[in-house]
Amino acid sequence: MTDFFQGIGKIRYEGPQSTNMLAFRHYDADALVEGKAMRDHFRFAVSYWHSFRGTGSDPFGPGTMIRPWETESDPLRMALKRVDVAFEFLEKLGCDFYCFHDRDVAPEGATLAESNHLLDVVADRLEEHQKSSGKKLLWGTANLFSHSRYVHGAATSPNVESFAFAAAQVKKALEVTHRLGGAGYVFWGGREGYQCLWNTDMKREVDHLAAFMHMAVDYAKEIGFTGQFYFEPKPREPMKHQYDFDSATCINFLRTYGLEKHVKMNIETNHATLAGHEMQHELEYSGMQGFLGSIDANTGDTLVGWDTDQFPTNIYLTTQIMYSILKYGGLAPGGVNFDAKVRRESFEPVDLFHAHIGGMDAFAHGLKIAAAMRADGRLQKLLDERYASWSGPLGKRIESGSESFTSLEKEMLARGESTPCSSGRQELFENVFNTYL
Ligand code: XUL
Ligand code: CO
Repeated sequence: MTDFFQGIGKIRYEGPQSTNMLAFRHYDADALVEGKAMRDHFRFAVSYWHSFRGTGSDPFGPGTMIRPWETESDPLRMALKRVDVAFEFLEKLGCDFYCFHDRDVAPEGATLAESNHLLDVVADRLEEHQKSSGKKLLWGTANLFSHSRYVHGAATSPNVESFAFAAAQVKKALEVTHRLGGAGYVFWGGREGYQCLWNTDMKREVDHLAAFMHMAVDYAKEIGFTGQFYFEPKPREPMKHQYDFDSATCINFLRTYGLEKHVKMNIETNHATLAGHEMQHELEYSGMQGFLGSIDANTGDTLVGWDTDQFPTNIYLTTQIMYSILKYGGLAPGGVNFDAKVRRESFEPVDLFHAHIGGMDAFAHGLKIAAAMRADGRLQKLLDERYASWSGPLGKRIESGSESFTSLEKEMLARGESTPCSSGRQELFENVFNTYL
């Protein structure tokens, strides 16, 4: 194997007592939780864009990352070398999947044909590495937001040729994702949204977005790609308003335009925060509607107002996430993609390991706690008790649809008043939750 990450060996599980910071304390890939190996609960993925293309730049300054392997001046040669780096990282980390945008892995050429060719060349290298390492592609996607042709959006651009170019780009990205055995394909809005409603025909733009997604679904069928499509909610940034605002908005869009059979949600924690929701809300909303697909694992900072995409380390958060995921039967064919970047101040290659080890361990710890909560059932019992009246004869009749306003009026006229409500016991619920941590 190559040795770009010198001095770092294979990251192993050493258990909660280990003081080795380049080891897992909780993530034990083959250990069973609720009868399923941890690796299959999570299907952890490294995001190519942050970890191998992220420079550390922010609105106030340029990149800071020290990446000793970034030595080639020819963009294609550099792209190929980076694939070697990425697979060494996956191998050493013991992470089974990765995710990419077309333009992260391969450079953009002067024409569409040239870009397609460059992507094919890099895909050859990705395929070779996948074959020899057994690593897999969780999902692919296309970058429809960086180039100036997408300045007003891609599928929602007022410029029809931006739409057409984006269609061609997604066609190619789907072909490559299919060829690499990708388990899914993600649509994230990019610049699909608006800054000002006076210069925006919202209805026309949203119609175009739906037409675009239908073309993608049709083309997937044509080439035999059976991976899961995902829509990734985000309320704002870069646009003031993004059409994929949150799970409820996305699900409404999918149902309105007849896409609900083909597309599920890819939910990102930091995007939930920006939408004014908790991640748990987004998971529960999607889960209860049958749209929970995959997650982008990261976290924001409530004191910094933008999408900081930090690695998750908060056990409270990961426990909530895993509790919802277990409740809705798991994520596969989706997974847990670290759409997260090391801080601008954490610029050495080893920081990539600390970041991913911490994230994987936080999730594994959360999974163990969530499973313990489910096994013991105390919280569920409290919840059932809160709704106990609905399990009585009246509740059952209402839930089965055999009551009406008229019959309920009759019932309440006879009773005169409803029985008093019982306490919500929020503090008790929260205290019970804390007993598992
Ligand atoms: C942007 C974001 C994207 C998507 C994939 O905020 O989350 O990286 O995950 O396009
Ligand atoms: Co994301």
